[in-house]
Amino acid sequence: MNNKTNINWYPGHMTKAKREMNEKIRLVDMVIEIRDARIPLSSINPLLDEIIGSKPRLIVLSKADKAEKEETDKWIEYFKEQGYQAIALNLIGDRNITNTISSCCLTIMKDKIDRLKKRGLKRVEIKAMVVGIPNVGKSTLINSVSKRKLARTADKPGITRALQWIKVSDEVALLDTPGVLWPKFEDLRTGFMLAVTGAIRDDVLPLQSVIEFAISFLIENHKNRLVRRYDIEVSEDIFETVNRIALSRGCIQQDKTIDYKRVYALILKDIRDNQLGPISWEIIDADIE
Ligand SMILES: Nc1nc2c(ncn2[C@@H]2O[C@H](COP(=O)(O)OP(=O)(O)OP(=O)(O)O)[C@@H](O)[C@H]2O)c(=O)[nH]1
Ligand SMILES: [Mg+2]
Repeated sequence: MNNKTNINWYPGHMTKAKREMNEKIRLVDMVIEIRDARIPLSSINPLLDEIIGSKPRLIVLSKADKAEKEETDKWIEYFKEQGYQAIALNLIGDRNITNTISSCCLTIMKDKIDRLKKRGLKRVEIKAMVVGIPNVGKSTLINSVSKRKLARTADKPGITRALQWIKVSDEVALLDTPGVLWPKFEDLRTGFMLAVTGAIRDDVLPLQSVIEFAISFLIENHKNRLVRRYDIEVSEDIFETVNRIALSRGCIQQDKTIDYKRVYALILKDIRDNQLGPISWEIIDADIE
């Protein structure tokens, strides 16, 4: 595979998602865009700007517990410099997510709220919609804000239901169905980022290439973590390092050759489960020219 491949891995979904989003976006005042704190650029859908137009947006970097805090702080600063409101959250661990989301939305919509109040409106309710690529934490945010598990009946075809609004506070409400944006990537590096963090299915890219990308990044940036986790001496050579991990973990087949399928799965699971510690796969100083 060359480095500039247009990986059209699910174009049908993309078209459908865009149509659905265009319909829903009309119902809201603003958008809460969730991105993955580990890959704040690769988890963007480039169509979003087109879909949301000039509506205000709050950027939430999710899974902050799985990224390195100092890197996440730099990304937040970067997005603020670009004129966005941005916060980082651990959507399953942080307290008071409801208040945090509510107050951020009110800050973003302050001018509009003031304007409407001046015109005599006593009660202004801001409506927001949660959007983001698959697996980024949309449902988790909605559930945690609503403090209950919402039925997922919307996923089944043929069931029409009324649009539901979840009250975040007296002044803010969320649309209870999130907008799914399919990640689009034209370069393999973005694809690898999406694969290591679990945003795309494992069969989209060759697993061996995903592991080579991951191990090469880890050798360069987190050598000690590999040493500690796998009890190996880390070689600068990617294949040698993978072989050493396989030997250390007993990923050997009956004929004494290395069981690559098993060792690849093991490495990927460790990365995604935070067993190698929090990892920021996109580092601002390296990924922004
Ligand atoms: N550690 C950690 N896990 C999270 C966080 N947010 C979400 N998750 C986990 O990530 C997985 C995906 O979360 P969902 O809320 O289902 O993601 P989604 O965006 O609704 O995904 P789709 O419905 O597939 O589009 C779940 O296992 C969550 O528990 C977070 O901030 N930290
Ligand atoms: Mg969901």
